[in-house]
Amino acid sequence: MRFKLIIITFISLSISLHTQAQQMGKEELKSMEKSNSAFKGGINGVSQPGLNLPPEKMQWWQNAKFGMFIHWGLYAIPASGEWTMFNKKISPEEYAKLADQFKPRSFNADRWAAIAKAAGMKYMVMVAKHHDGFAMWNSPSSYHHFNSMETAAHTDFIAQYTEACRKAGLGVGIYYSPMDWRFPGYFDPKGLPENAALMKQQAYGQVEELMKNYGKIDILWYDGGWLAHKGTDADAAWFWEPLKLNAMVRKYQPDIVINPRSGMFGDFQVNEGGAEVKGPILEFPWEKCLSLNGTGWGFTKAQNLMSVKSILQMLVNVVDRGGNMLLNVGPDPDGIIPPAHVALLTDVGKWLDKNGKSIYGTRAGPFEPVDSLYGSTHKDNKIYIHLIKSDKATTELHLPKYDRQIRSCRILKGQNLKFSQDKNGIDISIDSKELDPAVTTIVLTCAD
Ligand code: H79
Repeated sequence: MRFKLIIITFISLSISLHTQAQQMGKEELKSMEKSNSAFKGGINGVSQPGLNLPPEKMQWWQNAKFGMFIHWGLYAIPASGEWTMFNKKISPEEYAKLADQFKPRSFNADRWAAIAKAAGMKYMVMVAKHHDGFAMWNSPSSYHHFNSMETAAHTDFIAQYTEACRKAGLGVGIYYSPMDWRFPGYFDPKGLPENAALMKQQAYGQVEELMKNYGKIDILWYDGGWLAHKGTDADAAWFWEPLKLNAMVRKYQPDIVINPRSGMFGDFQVNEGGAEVKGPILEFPWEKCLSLNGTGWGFTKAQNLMSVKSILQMLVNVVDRGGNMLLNVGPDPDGIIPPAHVALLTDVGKWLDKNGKSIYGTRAGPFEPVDSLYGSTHKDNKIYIHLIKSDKATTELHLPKYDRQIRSCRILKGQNLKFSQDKNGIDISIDSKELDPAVTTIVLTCAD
């Protein structure tokens, strides 16, 4: 009964936060923002009643927990990251020559989907267009026909990708950056309004194509809603008019989950980059996105891969604080996800095969996480503790006072553990031989 109450409290908390977010939520969210610097500048955005999803339509996404991000485009050829055009000051004419060379020999979206599934991922988000402007689909709105249909590849990659996701039972996500370095107006929207208007026209046309022509899309992941690389996405709302843009999106895709980077308040919040996740449970939907290759999102020659352990610790640190994790891979110019990345993902999938019950469909808590040591999730009458083995990890784990009686305690899919519970909390003894090298899951069963 108690447990149900806790769950109800959770749900109603998130409902009230969500409802406030839709109507007037900026003040509440500002204080949350202060409590978590990772969201600095992220929790804002214009809003309008009815444009964000109600909590019940976010449940599938919050249950899914783990997705694959794919950065793949012309920038795979120079292999120095998706910012190459800008960083190396390559002119649009020069950069466009890459489109003549982009003829992937091994693109196979089913293979990507199979890799994601084997890793335990439940959805994918593929970059349809990054800041360089190249569209990975048949895009009539593309400025100067800069798309994969009308250049050497002659392929609609988004068509194949969306079909492959659906066939594999994965959520279908599309990343779209409305900004475009090819337009001088991007860098000076007030000084060059006509040129900037062409960029905006392209963005509206392309978002419509993506929402209209590829069946049901589950996630729209905007990026680069800022202008001239300055300020926040919300600061640029005067230019992009994201309420208008997303009203159009909702016309085609009423249930699509939209991130906050169009400048409109998001259905979830975004925390980007590989920094360790710390702090309390957050009561709103959020997502950590990061690349498993530390040197970039797009394919790069230089590789600085995360370890299986760091990926899994990141995953539980996120999930135990109420978030999802979107882990990026960058396929090579031929469309192949590098074998070393696949090997890592396969190992992540093996851990999830064994420990997935503590991740999918759960909600964070009831215990607040202890940074770099443990966190918890719950579902039905089970509480899952993710013990992160680190220097601080101990074979004696102490959990705070808990009102419900714990009936049993064991390692998930492993042996029973000795434990005691009193008014000071719960003490659990773990044989260090039982510890998983990355994350050990302990399951507590509560009395009914
Ligand atoms: O698509 C990935 C990034 O390219 C994109 N978001 C993820 C998902 C992104 N766009 N802008 N930013 C991230 C923030 C910009 C960071 C910058 Fe830099 C730091 C721009 C200039 C300095 C990183 C380093 C990029 C270029 C140099």
